[in-house]
Amino acid sequence: MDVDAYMAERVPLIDAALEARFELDPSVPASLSGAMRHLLFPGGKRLRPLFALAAAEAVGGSAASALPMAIAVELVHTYSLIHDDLPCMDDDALRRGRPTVHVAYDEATAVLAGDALLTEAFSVLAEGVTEADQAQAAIEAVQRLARAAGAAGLVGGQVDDLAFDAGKAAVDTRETQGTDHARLASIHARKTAALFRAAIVGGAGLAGANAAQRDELDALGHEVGIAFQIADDLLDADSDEAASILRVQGIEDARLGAEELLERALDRVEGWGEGAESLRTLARFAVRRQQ
Ligand code: GRG
Repeated sequence: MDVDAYMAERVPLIDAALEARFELDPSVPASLSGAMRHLLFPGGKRLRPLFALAAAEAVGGSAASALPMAIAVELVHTYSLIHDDLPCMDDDALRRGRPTVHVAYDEATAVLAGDALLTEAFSVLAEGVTEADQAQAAIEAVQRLARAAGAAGLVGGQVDDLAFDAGKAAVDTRETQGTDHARLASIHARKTAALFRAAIVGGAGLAGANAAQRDELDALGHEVGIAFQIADDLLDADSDEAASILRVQGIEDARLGAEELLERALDRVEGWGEGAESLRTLARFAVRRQQ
C-alpha cells in the first residue's frame, strides 16, 4: 500500500466531511466563521484523522464509521495550533506558509475561533451517533478525546512546555540531562501522542473494536505519537525550539529511538492481516516523512 495513494483516496473524504460541517451558518458571526475556517482549509496533512480511519479498517470496520472521530480530532488539533500561535504562547505570524489566525483576523477572534472549534469537536462526536448500539463507543470516544485535550493532556502539556521553555531561557536553571529527558517525554506524551491515541482508539472503537484491540491500539498510538514528534524535531533541527528531543539527544540517537518506537508499534499489529496495512503504512510515513 502506497501512502500517497491512501491519502489521495481518504483526505477528500475527510475534507468533504469537514466542509459539510462548516457550511455557512447564518447564526454564526461571519468573522468567527471565517477565522474558524482559516486554518481548517486547505489544512495540513490530516494525519490524525487518517489514523482514525485506518484504525477502523484495521479492526475490520469501515472507514466511514470512524469519520466523526476523524473530524473531531482534526478540530481539536486545529484549535491547539491556533492557540499555540497566539502572542501569549509561541507568537507565530505564519502557519503552513500562511498568516496565523490572529494575524489574519485579530487576537480576540483567534481565541474565540479556537474555543468554538474545540466545542464543535465534541458536538460532532455526539451527533455522529445515529444508532443506539454506537452510543457506548461514542461516549468512550468523547471521554478519551476530552482527556487527551484537557488538563491532563494537551493543556497540561502546554503548561509544562511553557515552564520548560522559561527554564531553558534562564541562565542558572539547567537541570540534569536525565530530568530534562523525562520532562520532555512527558510533554510530548501529552502535547502530541495523546491526540494520536485518542484518534486511533476512538476511530477503532466506533468501528466496533473489542477491549483487547483498543488496548493494543492505545499503546501503538502512544509509540507512533512520540516517534512522530521526534521526527518533527529532527525536521526542525535548525530551529531553537526549547522542547526538542535534540536538547537531550544527538541526531543519530533520536533517529534510532524513533525507529525503535515505530518497530514496537508495528509489531503490535503485525498479525492483524491485510486490513491493518493502511495503519502500518501511515505509521511508517508519520515517523519517516521528510517534510
Ligand atoms: C495552546 C491548548 C494549547 C495547546 C498547544 C499541541 C499544542 C499544544 C501545540 C501545537 C504545536 C505543536 C508544536 C504541537 C506538537 C505536535 C505537532 C508537531 C503538531 C504539528 O502536527 P502536523 O505536522 O501538522 O500533523 P499539520 O499542519 O500537518 O496539521
